[in-house]
Amino acid sequence: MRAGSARSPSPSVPLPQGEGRKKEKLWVFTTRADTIMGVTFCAVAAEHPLATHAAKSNPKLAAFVEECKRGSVVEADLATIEKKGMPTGINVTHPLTGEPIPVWVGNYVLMGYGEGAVMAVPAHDERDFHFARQYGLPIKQVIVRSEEKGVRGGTHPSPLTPHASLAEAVVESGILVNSGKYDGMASAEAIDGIAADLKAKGLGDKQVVWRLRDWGISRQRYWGCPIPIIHCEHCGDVPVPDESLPVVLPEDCVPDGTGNPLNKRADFVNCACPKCGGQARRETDTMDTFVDSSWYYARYCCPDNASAMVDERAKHWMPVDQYIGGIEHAILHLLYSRFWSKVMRDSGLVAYDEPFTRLLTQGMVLNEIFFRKPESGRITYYNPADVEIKYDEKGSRIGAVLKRDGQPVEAGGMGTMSKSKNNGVDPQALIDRYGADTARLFIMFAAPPEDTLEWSDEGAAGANRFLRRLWKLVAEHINAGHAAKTDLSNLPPPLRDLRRQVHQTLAKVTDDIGRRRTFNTAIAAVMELVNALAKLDANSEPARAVLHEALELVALMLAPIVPHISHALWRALGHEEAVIDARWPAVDTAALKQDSLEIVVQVNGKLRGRVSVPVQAPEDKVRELALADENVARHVGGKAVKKVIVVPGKLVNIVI
Ligand code: ANZ
Ligand code: ZN
Repeated sequence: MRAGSARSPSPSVPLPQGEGRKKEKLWVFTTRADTIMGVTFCAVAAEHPLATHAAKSNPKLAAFVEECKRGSVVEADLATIEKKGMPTGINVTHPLTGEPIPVWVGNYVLMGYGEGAVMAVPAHDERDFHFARQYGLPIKQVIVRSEEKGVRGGTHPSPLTPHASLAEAVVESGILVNSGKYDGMASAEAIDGIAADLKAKGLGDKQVVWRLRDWGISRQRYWGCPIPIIHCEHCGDVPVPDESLPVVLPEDCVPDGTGNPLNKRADFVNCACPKCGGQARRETDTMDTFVDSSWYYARYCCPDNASAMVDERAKHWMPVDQYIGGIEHAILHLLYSRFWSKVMRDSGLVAYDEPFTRLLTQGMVLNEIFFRKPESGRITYYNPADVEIKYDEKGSRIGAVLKRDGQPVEAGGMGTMSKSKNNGVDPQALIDRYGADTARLFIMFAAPPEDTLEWSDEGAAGANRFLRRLWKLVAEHINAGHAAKTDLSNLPPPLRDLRRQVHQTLAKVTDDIGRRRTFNTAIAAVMELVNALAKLDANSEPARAVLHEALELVALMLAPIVPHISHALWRALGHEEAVIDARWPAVDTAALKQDSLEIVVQVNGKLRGRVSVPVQAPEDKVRELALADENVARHVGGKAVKKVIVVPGKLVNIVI
């Protein structure tokens, strides 16, 4: 799709003698109207009426046109084929300069795109450049890269850049040169200006051209959604009637590696024509997997509907709130599913414009690569699970050996897990050893989800240690008996601080999981909190009450990440319901309120103490508290204070 493209005509095609002197226009489509002063010829497709017209009186051209028509019309091929052409003998008039411009037939011009004709600017378009080189056509530079112009301090290169001097086309946008009144303009500005000038003359206008291409969705493959068509010699292609849907593939097909195995299944292929009842053949092509993956999520909303793709329920649930996928999804699947959504929307099947509200592209998992490279022959890769790392007495790594034979292997560093490098890890081994919660915690803690994740056995062990510590903390708390009801809004200062940390953590985790999707930072915050809780001397009733509330919140905060342990802890803490049914906890905003702040006190710029001051304390109160600090007072030593600088909420500097 391209928006804001301009089409500009080269008007007045003088027709050859004898056919009258009627002036016609040759329309071209260009995305680079800024290069219009660099046009040195025009090229039309072999199927273009002008080519047909010229070929009538020119047998050589007629033969060339025929040859071109036999060639490929696939765009990708046109970019690489040898550029061939032939002059038509017809000139058109440049719409701005009035100069005559020769028209060629070019095999690289597609009839099906734009106008089937191009204004050729060899200095700035690769295809035109090669064509001009091939046939010795002039190359006129009209754009310079903006930095080039800067270096020359506003002067332009020599007017008509000689033919051979450009080594390749300058395809970037830039600053106009050799372009008369447009000189010095940037490409974007020039495109607007030139389009406006052409429009005023009735010789062009801006236009949006949709670059949609056909999508061949059929595949010669067994495994895919069958295309429900029956081919009948008499009736043609007949859709399978509704009551015979769905077409079910045979499940005992054994692909032998030679083409679509469905072709070899007479029981599948041979059928009766639904129209005339005669012998017919069932279509054996199946649909590309991209067809199904373009709308499966809408089907999830109504999987039991036997008569329609989707129903009202899709309106309720769609679009997908959070889509998650790997980078391999990033182009094709996302493009196709958006396109498909719009087709379904236009057909009235769904109400959404875009299928996904948010996208998270998760990073790749990396692991070490180990290999042996023989003198000759192929490298062999060894799975990290089969390799033992060797360390010296100090614990520094010195090498690696294959467990099977004790012989060294080479380490190739970290790389994306892949079959070819044999460095994949089956998480099952981790799950067998530590349980699924540890595996989940390790994976989510190791990196933010968009980043690459380095697999590490130590990381998994660390995650397991944390879960054990938490388990022990809860067990000890429960074994000490039930906590008495305590008024949590009126706690002594150290407990109030701890409870503030609990609710600050909850606020952070809520945001990290709910909005930022940074599970790793959420986990880090909970780990920090658990460390603080482990240090708490929980002998008083208020302390036990704070700890109880904190442990409940930890269970709830970790539930999305380590659901099994969280569930067990939640129940142990006295809840009947499953943790998955519990509501996400609310932050107690009163607990977040800080009533005192720690302020740094300096004497002559050197740190001499820290004092706790009430949050609302006025400046003279802060100054008084700072001067009253024992250590500060010693450094002031009774000398006269020249100045006291107070930075509210942060620091007091006493100058003596
Ligand atoms: C002059 C020009 C100068 C162009 C320049 C490009 C660079 P996209 O961007 O892919 O849409 N074109 C137009 N119609 C064509 C056709 N039927 N067959 C082959 N090529 C055609 O391509 C737009 C450009 O493709 C147009 O802009 C035109 O070449 C060429 F420095 O015009 B341009
Ligand atoms: Zn039939």
